[in-house]
Amino acid sequence: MKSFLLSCTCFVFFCFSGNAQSHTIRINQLGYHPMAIKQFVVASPHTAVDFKVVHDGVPIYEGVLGDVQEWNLAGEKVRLGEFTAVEAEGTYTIEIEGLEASHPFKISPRVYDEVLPASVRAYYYLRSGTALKEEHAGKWHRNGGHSDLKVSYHRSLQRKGTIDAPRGWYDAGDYGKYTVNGAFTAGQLLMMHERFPEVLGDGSLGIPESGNGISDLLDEVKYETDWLLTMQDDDGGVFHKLTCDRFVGMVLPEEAQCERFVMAKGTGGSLDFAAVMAKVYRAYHTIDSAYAEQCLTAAKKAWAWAKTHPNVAFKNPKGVITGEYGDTDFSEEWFWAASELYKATEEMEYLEYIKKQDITFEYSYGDGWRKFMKYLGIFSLLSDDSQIPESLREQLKNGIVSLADVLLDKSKTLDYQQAVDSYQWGSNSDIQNTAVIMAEAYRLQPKEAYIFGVQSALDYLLGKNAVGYSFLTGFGSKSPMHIHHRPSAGDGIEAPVPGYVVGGPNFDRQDRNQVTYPEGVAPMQAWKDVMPSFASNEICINWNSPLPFLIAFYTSSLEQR
Ligand code: 9MR
Repeated sequence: MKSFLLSCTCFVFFCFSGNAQSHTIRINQLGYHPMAIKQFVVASPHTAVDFKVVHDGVPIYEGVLGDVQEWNLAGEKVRLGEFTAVEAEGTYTIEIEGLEASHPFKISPRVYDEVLPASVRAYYYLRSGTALKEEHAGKWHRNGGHSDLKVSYHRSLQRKGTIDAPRGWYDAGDYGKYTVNGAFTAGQLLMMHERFPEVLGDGSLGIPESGNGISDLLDEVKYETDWLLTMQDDDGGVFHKLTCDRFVGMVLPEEAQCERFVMAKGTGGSLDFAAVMAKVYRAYHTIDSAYAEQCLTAAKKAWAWAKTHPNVAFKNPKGVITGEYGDTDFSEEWFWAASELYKATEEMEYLEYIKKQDITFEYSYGDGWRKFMKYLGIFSLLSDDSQIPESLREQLKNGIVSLADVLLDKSKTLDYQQAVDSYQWGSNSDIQNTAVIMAEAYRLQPKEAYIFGVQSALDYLLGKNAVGYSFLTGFGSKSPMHIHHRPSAGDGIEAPVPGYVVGGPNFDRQDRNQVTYPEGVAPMQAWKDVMPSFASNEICINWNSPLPFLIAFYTSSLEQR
């Protein structure tokens, strides 16, 4: 009789489970800082309402789940549970009668210690034009590919000659190098360095430059900015990308053979370049003044080029289908470049430009690489040492704080307590970038709720989400194994390269020709751990770049309260 009842329970559970691939108790699979607000979600709940927090087989805390809620974005009925009162360090599970126990998780102040460096080491694994040695890359060591020396101009440019454009990171699961996204990503990582210069210091990443006396974060970013510098033409304009015409098969860099070209210059890429080079100048002027000056000169030249070419939108030439990173409205890029150039030089031209702008504060979902850079500019202007008029500082500060409040309010009513109501390509970067706004708002107005807004985003990324996976490769009990990433697919190693945030749920499902999504899938469940899913399970440099900043912010502000 007992076993009959048991099988009935299982039958009922599976029938009502929203997503067969997911675990029912959704929790941050790494765990929680002792001072965290500790919540979990039970999806497809049955009648049980009591839960236990169990340590070494012994229940140490008992609680009652909240009422059933119906979540439409997640496509689930859920109950929430909370055990914030449990603060003792240790490894725990959540247990609910009739359900499989949760994944084990830790309570510890060190819970993010490994994730933070891993999220930046991930860039090392994307280095183009160099072999990754075993001493740095472990089992993911590999030969180099794509030296990118003597690269021809694309036939669409009708220009003879070649350029040398070595170094730089591969953009994503593909082997292209794109100026817009490279500059944006390096900019976001440099912001991390500006806010937390002590974190990720020399030797923290175990990369070839470790031990040179310079922050490993800066060393890694320089691998990208060295490449970006090579993409500037003599007239100051910056070539938009270096890719093949088409994508190659899912193979390692050394096997990925197709001719690579440098493609046209554009206003957007040139302004992003100007912005990030001005940022590099600031990061490097006390470390390597010659490099810093080279970057600032390059930034000014790119700005000057954009002024004489204010509307050059890049479009993939005929026959080219690699990423476009296209844009036609460059207002965000102008703002970012002007802000960084002003911060670097304090020259009035840039401030005058900024003062003339009608600055609006809203969050646009999707395509952060063209919609979020204005905020990077605002954050730079709002740094304590910026020389900006008090009225501008007040305007920017009030704008960021009210936007953070709007996002925080949104997150209180939206599924999985996220400030995201539109799940698009790279939704995991929207989860993070909305949290970046809250983190910066905290600096301006230290309201505790912002810290927990950031935590909520981290919890989501690490497993408290509608598919029950940690979205970070190599971290958590259940994380993506089949990412759309050529080295991971082609290296014959079961585990993917670690430290990557996958794109995440994408309701547009641009890959639905090759990936089967369940009929009527909900937006937050439109994700599949299958290699062909380029629209939900790819990795990309700009989806990792908010993560180290968020972790550094979260752990330091929680502890300094
Ligand atoms: O992240 C980009 C996303 O915002 C766009 O909607 C999408 C289609 O243009 O492209 C994404 O970027 C891809 C780039 O074009 C090529 N390398 C892989 C990137 C991640 O999928």
